[in-house]
Amino acid sequence: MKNQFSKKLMATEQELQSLFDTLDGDKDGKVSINELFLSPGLSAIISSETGISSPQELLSRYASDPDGSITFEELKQAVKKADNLT
Ligand SMILES: [Ca+2]
Repeated sequence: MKNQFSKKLMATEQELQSLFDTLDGDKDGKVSINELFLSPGLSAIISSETGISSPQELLSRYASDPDGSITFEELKQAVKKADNLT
């Protein structure tokens, strides 16, 4: 019953980078858990692309700094793992 096209939200690396840059409000090159909470709409896109519903879980699974923030490379790994990176 699973329809891979309706369930998945594919992203290119460039789209992901642009999403990441928009989330990174203070432009320190990392997206903090607060920045994720400040942009619920963008966080929802991240959730769809990673298949991980909460920012806390995303960070605890993929960030080298699980209590703080995630880098673009780490986010990319999460999306790649969910098979949503084109
Ligand atoms: Ca930041």
